[in-house]
Amino acid sequence: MKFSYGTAGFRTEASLLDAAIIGSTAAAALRSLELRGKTVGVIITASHNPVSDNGVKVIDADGGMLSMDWEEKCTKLANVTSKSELELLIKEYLVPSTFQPTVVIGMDTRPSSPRLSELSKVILDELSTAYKDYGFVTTPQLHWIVKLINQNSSYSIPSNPPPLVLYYDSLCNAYANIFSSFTVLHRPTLTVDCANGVGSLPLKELSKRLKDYINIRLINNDPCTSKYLNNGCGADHVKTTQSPPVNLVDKMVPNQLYASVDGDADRIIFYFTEKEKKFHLLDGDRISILLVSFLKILVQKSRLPLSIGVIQTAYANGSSTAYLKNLGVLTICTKTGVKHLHHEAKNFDIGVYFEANGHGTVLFSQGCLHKLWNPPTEKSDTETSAIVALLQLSQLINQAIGDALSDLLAVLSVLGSLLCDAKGWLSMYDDLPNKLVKVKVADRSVFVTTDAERRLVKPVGLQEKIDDLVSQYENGRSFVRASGTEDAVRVYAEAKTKKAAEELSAKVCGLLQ
Ligand code: G16
Repeated sequence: MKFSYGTAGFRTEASLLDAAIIGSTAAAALRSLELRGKTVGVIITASHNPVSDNGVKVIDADGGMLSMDWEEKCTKLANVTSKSELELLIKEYLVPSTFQPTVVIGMDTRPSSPRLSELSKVILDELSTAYKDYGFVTTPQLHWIVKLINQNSSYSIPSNPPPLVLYYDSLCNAYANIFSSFTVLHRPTLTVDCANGVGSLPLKELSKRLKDYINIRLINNDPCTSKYLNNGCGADHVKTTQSPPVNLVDKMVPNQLYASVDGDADRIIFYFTEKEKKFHLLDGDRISILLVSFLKILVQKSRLPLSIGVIQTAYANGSSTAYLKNLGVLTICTKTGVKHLHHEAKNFDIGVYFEANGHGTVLFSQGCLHKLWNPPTEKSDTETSAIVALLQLSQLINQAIGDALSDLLAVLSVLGSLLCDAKGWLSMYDDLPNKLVKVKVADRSVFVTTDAERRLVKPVGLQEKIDDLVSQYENGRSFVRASGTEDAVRVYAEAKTKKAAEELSAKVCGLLQ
C-alpha cells in the first residue's frame, strides 16, 4: 500500500490503514515538539466515504489543516516498510526540545474507528507524548478544540468547563444574540439528515439547547447502525444525486427547509421542494452567496474599510461565479480541498470560502476583528448595529475550519435577518444544469491537472478532446480530475440545458473509457 496525503489526509479501506495511523500519529507528535509543545490534533474519519473505509488527518496547531511541508513528512512516515526505517525518520524529523509534545485525538462512529484510535494511542505512549482522547467528535469540533487550546498561552487543555462545553456555549450564545436582534422573532423549522454519522451526537445537543429558537427535527441520526452511514443519505448523496435522502423521497413538506450533513459533519447542504414536489438544492455555492451578500451589506453600513473576497473551486456553478462578479465581489478559484481555499481566504479582511459540496466557512482576519472591536467613536446607530452584527457572526462561525453546525446556524441567522425563506434564497440566481460523475479507472495518478484543476496536462491529448466536446454545447464547461479521497476520477459537466449537461458528461466519461 503506497499512501499519499490527499485532499483530507489518508483514506482507504479501514483494514489497510494501520501504517497511515502510525505515520500520522508520529507526525503529530513531532510537529507538536517542533512547535514547542503546542497541541496538534489527530482525527480518525473517512467523512463522506463508505463505511468500510476509514481515514486519518493531522490538525495543525492553528486549528487548520496540516502545513504542506509536514504533509510530505507525514507521507514518508506512513510509507516506511520497517520499524527501523520509522525510527530513522523520526530521528531525522526530531527537533531537540525540552517541551512536552501534546496531541488531542478524536474519531467518527465507524466500527473500525475505536481500534484505529487505540493504535494511535499506543504510538503516542511509545513517543512519550501527552494526549487527551475526545472520543466521538466531529472533525470541526476537534479543529476548534486545537485552536482553543493553542490560543491559551500555556497550551494547557482547559478542563473546566471542558472544551466541548465551551464549543456548544459559544455557538448557542452567539446564535441567541443574533436571534434577539431579528426584527421579526420567528422560530424556524428545520429537518436535518445526519447521514447516520457522528454529527448526530452534537446535533442532538444543539437541538436541545436551541429549542426556544429553532425547531430542529433530526433524521438518519443513528450513528450506531453503521451500515447506513452515508448510505442513501448525507450531504454527498444529496449533492451528487441532486435528490433528497432516500427515506425522504415523496415525504418532504413543501416549502420547508431541509439540510444534510456528511459523515463527520464538516459539510452541509440545504434543500426544499415546492408544491409540485420539484426538488431544489441550496448547495455550498448558494450558502456562500447568501452569506457574502449579507456581509457586504453589513460592511457597507459599518462604513469600515474591510475587504471581502470569495473563494470557490472548479466545481462552483458558472451562474454563481457570474452572480458574484455582478455583485462586485472579488472571486478566486483554487484547487479542490479546504486547505487550498482556507489559505486564499486568509488574504482578505473577510474571506468567504465554500466548495459546492457544502464545505466551507467565513474567516475574519485579526485586522478585521481589531477594526470591529475598536471602531471610530463618532458613529451612527446604523453603523453600530452593523458592527455588532459582524462581531456576532465572527463568534458564531467556526474560524478553524468549515463546520456543518456553525454553518447551519449562520445560514439561519442570515435568513432570519433578511426575512428571507428558502424560495427567496433560491431566487438569487438560476443554476446552470450540471452533472458530477465518479469514474473508476485503472490508475487515477495518470490524471495530472493545471489551472486550479480546470485543465488536464496528462494524459497528453485528452484535454484537447474535452475542449472539442465542450465547444459543441452552449454555456458548456467540463473538467476531469483525480479524487484525493476516493479511488476514482471525478467528471464535472455543465451546460445550458439538463439534457445538454448530461450528454456532455456522458461523452467526456466516454473519453475516459
Ligand atoms: C474532503 C475535503 C474537501 C473535498 C472532498 C472531496 O471532504 O475536505 O475539501 O471537497 O474531500 O475531495 P476529492 O474530490 O479530492 O475526493 P470530506 O468531507 O470527505 O472530508
